[in-house]
Amino acid sequence: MRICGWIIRLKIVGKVVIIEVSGNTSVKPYVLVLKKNREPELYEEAKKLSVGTALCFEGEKSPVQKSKRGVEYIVKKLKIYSKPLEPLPVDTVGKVPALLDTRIKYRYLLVRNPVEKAIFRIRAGIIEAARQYFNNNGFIEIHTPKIVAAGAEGGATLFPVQYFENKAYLSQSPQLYKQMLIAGFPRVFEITPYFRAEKFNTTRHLNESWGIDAEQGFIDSVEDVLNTLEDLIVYINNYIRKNYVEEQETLGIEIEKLDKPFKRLKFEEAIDLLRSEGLEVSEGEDLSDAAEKKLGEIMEEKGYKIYFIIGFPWQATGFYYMREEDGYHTRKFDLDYKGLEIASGGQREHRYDKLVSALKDKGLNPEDFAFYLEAFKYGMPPHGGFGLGIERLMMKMLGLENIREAILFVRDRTRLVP
Ligand code: AMO
Repeated sequence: MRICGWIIRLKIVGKVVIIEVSGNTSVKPYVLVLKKNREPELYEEAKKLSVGTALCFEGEKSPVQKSKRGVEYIVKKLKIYSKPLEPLPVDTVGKVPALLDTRIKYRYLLVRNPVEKAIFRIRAGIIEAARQYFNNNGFIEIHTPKIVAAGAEGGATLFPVQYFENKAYLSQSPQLYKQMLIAGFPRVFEITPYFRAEKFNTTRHLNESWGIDAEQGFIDSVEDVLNTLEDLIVYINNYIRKNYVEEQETLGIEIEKLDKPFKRLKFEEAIDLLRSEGLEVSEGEDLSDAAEKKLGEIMEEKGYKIYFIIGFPWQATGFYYMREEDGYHTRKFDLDYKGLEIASGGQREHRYDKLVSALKDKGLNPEDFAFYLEAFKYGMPPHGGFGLGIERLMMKMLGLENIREAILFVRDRTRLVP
């Protein structure tokens, strides 16, 4: 067996060299034990190496395992691929905690350390679990354009780009395209970046974030969509709890089990709960960050860690959500996890005439959306879906305080490199 990686620690203890190698198949380092009297040549070579060296080794697990930090190996072959030009700017063993700024700047080096590696191995696991869930449930994976002519999530957060002689934007969400495809695929999903020109620096917003988006047709009510999202979250939760045990140990956490059904809280009920706690909230607007947080505390006291808020008022939603007969409520929902919105979704307006009116009602020009509206003319079934923020989910699942801990390379108000 050949294992490759980087030296994160090297100790010479008398006639033994102990090298910890950070690799790909485990969150913990491989511990190479080289003894002067057992493998004299390798011992001499290893003694001269330093932290940061890229190497591969062949060997076998040692019959005696003394290290708590990782599995010990007896080395038969060692091949050095690259040596560091300078001492490393950060501690890759993870003993000295780095400031968030440093973690972001040197993420590519710090993924050698078990904590950072654990976070991003779990991130990959979440994506893997989501794909499995969708594949098992008849969803087809799609890729929609990221350079677009119209946004679906409001003009304020669009990033403009020059597209030859036309003005275009970076895609805020696959919303319009995933809906259009319901004219030909009954169920679709996409794992996709969202580009949003959020102007404020918060611990919960990125300018390039990632979402797990789904859309399903032939639904009888929004409840079908709630069920899909609930099932997906439970699937991911079980998958990570079961397959990422070492990662959780490394992070010093045990991910809590989430059980179905998630509580469904009506928007008005949420408002009442907040008011009963003395918070001033308006009925026709989306919940503020402070309100979301407060609601999280109230709900946690009642024993609900994760809950849907259903029936948002039309004034607080995008144009594409289906409106109830009363003209006031919609079939839009949020999914909040411990006081943080991690997903939004709902049933859509699939009736052409009503969709055109909805656009006008929101002050948008139907002509700008002609390409989208076309798709509603040829047998568009009732449908709905959601967008789940991957970094937001990770924050709550892993107890991360800042969303920047959940993405490898950060795009925020001030960061465009690395
Ligand atoms: P929404 O705008 O609520 O809904 O986005 C869906 C989810 O994506 C995450 N998210 C973000 N995460 C980090 N930084 C950001 N700037 C950011 N923006 C969004 C959140 C959020 O809940 N088209 C609809 C979804 C749908 O109805 O299918 C939409 O985009 O977790």
